[in-house]
Amino acid sequence: MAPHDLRVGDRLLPTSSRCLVMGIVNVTPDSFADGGRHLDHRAAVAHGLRLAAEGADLLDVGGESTRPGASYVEEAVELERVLPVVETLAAATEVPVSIDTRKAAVARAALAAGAAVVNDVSAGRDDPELLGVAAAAKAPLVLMHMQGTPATMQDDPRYGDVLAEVEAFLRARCAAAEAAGVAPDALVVDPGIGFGKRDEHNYALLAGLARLTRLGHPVLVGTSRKGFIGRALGLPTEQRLEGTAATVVWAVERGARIVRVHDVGPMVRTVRMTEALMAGGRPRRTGPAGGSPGRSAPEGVPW
Ligand code: PMM
Repeated sequence: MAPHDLRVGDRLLPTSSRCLVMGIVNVTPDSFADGGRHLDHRAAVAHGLRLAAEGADLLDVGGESTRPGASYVEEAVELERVLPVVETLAAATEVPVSIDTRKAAVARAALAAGAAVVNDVSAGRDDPELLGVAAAAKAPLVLMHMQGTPATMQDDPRYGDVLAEVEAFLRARCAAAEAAGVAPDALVVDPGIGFGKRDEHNYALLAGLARLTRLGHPVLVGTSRKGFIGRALGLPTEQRLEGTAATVVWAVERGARIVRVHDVGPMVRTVRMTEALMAGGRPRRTGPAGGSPGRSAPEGVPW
């Protein structure tokens, strides 16, 4: 079953026909991947605009690190980090801005400041009001699976059948979101790679990703520079580009319709090439959104 498109205002993000690339704009002092280099608002905005120019379909702005062991961030601190960035980015680019938060108040303020999508790694469990906030704004809502909380999730994650449990969790959270008024075609589901999972769980979820597409919603996958790639390759975060690309190829081939990544330019090319292989080299018709995607190369080039 093809997943639905996502409506953002008067535009449609074409998740029924291709995989979108969501660029990560972390505005935190302790984000594991960028070490807080974007704490300065202006730097974060410049980074977001660079990702937009590289072909991002979405820009995901977050002010709370959710890396393993990260501690709780006060609402006022999170608001101070993200709001200026959301507001400036939303005014400066056509690329829809997503707010990565677990707090209803932060989601509400970010939507008022121009954000168009809500990405909640707690799937509306930490602050159930967040579901109503997304519903009222008619904003697409990402529901992610996590076992535990960021502070403790990697202590001792256990599952019987990780794929079945994540699928059941996501189904239940979709039902909770719909009960709160979120339209079914606004939902996105995410297995939460690295969130309360051992490597074996991450691999099992990626192997079984196609099963999650049965939920009928676009599947988002966030593997970018994560620890299991580092452990497979024995490399630090800044050297995980190729490892990330391998996971992106894998995820797209198994039905992912949004990949959340740091390295937008390389991953846009990775996604496009994977889709060309999946289409047997035939030029694809693509939807309206996106930077460079879908532009096919000149035909008939002698090879
Ligand atoms: N990963 C991180 C943060 N937010 N949101 C979703 N939906 N899925 C993810 O996998 C995810 C996320 C942690 O990564 P980062 O600190 O590099 O942003």
